[in-house]
Amino acid sequence: MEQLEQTLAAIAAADTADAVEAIRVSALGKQGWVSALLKTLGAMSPEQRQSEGPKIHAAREAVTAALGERKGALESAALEARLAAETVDLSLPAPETPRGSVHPVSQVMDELAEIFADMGFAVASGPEIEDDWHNFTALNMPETHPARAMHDTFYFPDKDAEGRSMLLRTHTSPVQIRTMLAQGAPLRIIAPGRVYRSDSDATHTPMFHQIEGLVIDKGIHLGHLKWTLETFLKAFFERDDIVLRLRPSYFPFTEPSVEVDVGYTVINGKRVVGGGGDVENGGWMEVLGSGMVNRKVIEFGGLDPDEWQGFAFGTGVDRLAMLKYGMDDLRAFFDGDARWLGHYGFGALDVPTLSGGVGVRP
Ligand code: 2NL
Repeated sequence: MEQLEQTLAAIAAADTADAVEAIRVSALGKQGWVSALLKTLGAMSPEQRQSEGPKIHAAREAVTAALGERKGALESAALEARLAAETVDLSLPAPETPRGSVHPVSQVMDELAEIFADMGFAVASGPEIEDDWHNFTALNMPETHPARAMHDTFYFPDKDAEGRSMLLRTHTSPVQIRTMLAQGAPLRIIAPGRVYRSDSDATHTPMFHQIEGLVIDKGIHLGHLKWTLETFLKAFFERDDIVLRLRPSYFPFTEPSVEVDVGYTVINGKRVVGGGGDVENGGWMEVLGSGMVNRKVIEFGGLDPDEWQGFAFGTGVDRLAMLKYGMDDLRAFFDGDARWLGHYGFGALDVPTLSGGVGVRP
């Protein structure tokens, strides 16, 4: 078979993958000569087919084998050439890896968890999509309460299987209701997380972060509340001269309700937490809302208020971060601008502790 010899010679001489492929097409392709020979078998007499068949099949196998061999040889030659030409210079400096940082809100949430863990509080969490029973009713907020209005709360168009309105939680209180119902008493928990209100201006974003705390036990009174908040604020602001002012207030979920102010001093035109608010160049700012848990809320949590008492408190994590680390625009917290994070962000290895946070920078 003259064509076979020619083809094998051409394969041996081919010096690129494209050349090998062209030969494959000319021999084994639809219009190739091997394929043409294979087609002639059909028209042959049985004797002829018996003598010609094996030769044609042998030719096809010889071509296929030669093509494969040549292709492999060319590929390894190309690899050898690359290995010879390319070198790695181990003395070059490594390319710079972009370094992330911890967002101040995450940092402050870690600090809060750490501080309260040292007082025996566990961290509780729950859904951000809530029903109006857990978000409002169980907190003793009547159907007519203004916070329930459409323009203050983000409602979903559909109700849940029990016919309850669905909404984005407006505070983390429902987490505490769920934890009371699931775990019973005694209880010492904090519930940090995202909350949502239909509100947007220089000092309000529609999503912000809140932390609430709840203690349920026997014989709990206002003294426990005051000591806990004072200990927390001293640890958080890393100062011993934290002075509190407790004012009577009103929340539907606590009775009595207490608003907590902390004394500040003006240093270089900036308010710095610490010192008595009544001194010259000082004042009071509200940092927490709190109170003794309303009997009705204890009942909604599945407990007997004659047996169990408790206190609760709540505050804004974003505001606490601003106060401690000196940011002045709340909206920048959620812009996702890496330059802002580069300025205010924290290294991932700065571990907050009760004995020493990451330092106050007034
Ligand atoms: C504020 C006030 C507060 C609570 C939150 C609470 C939760 C349960 C029962 C009773 Cl389950 N109370 N939470 C109590 C008082 C105040 O937050 O000004 N937050 C920003």
